Amino acid sequence: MNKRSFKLAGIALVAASLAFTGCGARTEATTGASGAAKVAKIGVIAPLSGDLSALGLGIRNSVDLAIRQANEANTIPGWKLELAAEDDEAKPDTGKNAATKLSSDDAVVGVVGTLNSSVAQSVIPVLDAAKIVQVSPANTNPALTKGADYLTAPARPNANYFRTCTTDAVQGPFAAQYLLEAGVKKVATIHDKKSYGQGLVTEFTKAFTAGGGEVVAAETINPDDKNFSAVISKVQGAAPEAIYYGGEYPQAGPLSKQVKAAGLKVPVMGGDGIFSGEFIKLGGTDGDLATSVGAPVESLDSAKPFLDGYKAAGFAEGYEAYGAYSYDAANAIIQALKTSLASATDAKSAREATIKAMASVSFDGATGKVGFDEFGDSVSRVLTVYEVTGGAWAAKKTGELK
Ligand code: ABU
Repeated sequence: MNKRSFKLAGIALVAASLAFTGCGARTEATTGASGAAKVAKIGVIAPLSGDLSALGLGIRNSVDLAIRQANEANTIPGWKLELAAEDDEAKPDTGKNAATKLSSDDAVVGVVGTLNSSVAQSVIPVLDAAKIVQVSPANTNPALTKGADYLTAPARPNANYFRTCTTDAVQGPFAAQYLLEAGVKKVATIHDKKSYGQGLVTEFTKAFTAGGGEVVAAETINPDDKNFSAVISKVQGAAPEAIYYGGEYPQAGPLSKQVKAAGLKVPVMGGDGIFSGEFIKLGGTDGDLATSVGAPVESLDSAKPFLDGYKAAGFAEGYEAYGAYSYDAANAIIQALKTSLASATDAKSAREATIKAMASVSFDGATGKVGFDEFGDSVSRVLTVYEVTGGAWAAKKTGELK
């Protein structure tokens, strides 16, 4: 089958699926005197436009898929689920407005998002005040679930907030361990001053130095910088064997390109925020490294329904780093809704019960076991190191932090 006919077949499948979903909503999920299924909405707050939209659109599409499949299977009898996606543009203020908008929609019972930890800091309190459960597939800053003193005195700031990904308290040390095992002893760190980038570098630095490594330069950039000549010349003077970057691919790709152009032939390594094909398009080169949450999704039998469903749905954008985690996040909310909506007369009245039900959610998801600890953190702590090899990301090591 050529590419065009494959795409047409995909569109036909989606059309058939949607037609079936529509029928299901009328004939199987019909309840109440009016004869219509009640509507509950699952929101998405993610960057749907701008530099990080590749990741954000993968999140939105994956939640959309989980909702379509739940409607098709009539998972919550009497209820039809709908997607309510809002663009946060990767900006805290825009995210806050999106959260306010979703909170004022009485049909919204849960939200998947955000991508950025910095945006989550603005979104979580708004959704918490409205008693709306939030599940992030991507926020890795440890403070979101355990507070600022997450190591010495962990305290959960918001009972409505959960995540399906692991945190930078695991990701930073996992990267440090990988570099130390590879014989790298001197590293320069650079971060973008945002919650995620700064937190990740802090966690990396603690583990790298504790393991006998030396941070020979510690620099920062501004979040929207594209020219890194000043910081590169400072780093170059310290003769690092690798650069560890805390931030996302829109800066990391050009940074890698400019590092090599300056004659510094060392790998740039980052976290899940750079794990995207976009990093390579923007200048990431062979030998560069990234950690990302979970095992490579294509290698998991558990992810087959997600992968097959995503392909059949014919989404224009890839699922990217957080697709499977977003699918699991949406399905975690749907599992909780099975309990909270069972006796609810309207969606809004089920909000608080959904938060309560989320604590007991446990199922085998696309990424593996999905469930949450007492802080709302994922029970899964698996990570993978990827290396750019022949112009594409290749998995090098998957496991849990030892
Ligand atoms: N976890 C990587 C990118 C998202 C964040 O800010 O946490």
